[in-house]
Amino acid sequence: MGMRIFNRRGAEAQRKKIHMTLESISRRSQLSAACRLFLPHFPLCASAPLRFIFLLLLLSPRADAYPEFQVFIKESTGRAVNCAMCHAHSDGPEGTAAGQIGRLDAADMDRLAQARAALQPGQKVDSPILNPFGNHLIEVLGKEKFVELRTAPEALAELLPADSDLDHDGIPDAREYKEGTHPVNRMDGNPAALLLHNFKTSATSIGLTLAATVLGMWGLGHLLRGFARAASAKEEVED
Ligand SMILES: [Ca+2]
Repeated sequence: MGMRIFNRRGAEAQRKKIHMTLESISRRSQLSAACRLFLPHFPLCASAPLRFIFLLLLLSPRADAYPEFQVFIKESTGRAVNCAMCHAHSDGPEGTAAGQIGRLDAADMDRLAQARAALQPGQKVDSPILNPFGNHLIEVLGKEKFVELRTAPEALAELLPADSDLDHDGIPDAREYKEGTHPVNRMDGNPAALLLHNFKTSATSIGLTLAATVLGMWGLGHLLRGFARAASAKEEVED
């Protein structure tokens, strides 16, 4: 028993270590990207206050955001998706608007910490900075695997459940990811697939409407013919 507890604690410590490493890699890569973007302009920040603000921006901690998936979608579909595909806010997790890090209260921060600790698949995830698709990804894949997929974003769709359709528009999440449409917006999807789905789900009401229309037209025609016969009979009597 003692050995089992020891092994479990060891595994947990190993998971935490991996998580911290992944977080560190993520922040370092984001900082590196920021440096590549802004450093060429650093000499232009002549005044001391501007340089201070510049360095503050560079060194401020950033929340996780993985643009590799957006880049893959844009390159493979030509559709420019924003952070709203996975995040609660279309500008991503950083900021002070609803659904961003700066707006989170203590309870939200707890949910965020739990979501970030979901390294393995199968755990319930309810991150306040992710939308249902983002949370679904971490639940299905685990954060460890999801971060790993940054180097192979094309493989993501194959790992999603084929029958999952979060917005119930008839197009599976995996297909929406590959086609660059929004997995939690039932108005966004392949037009032909949406039309077919809408036709299938509305087939009964469409059939009833058609039947009512045909019966109504038949009844109206019958009524008009009756009026015509009555008028004709009246004319014969008067003659
Ligand atoms: Ca869908």
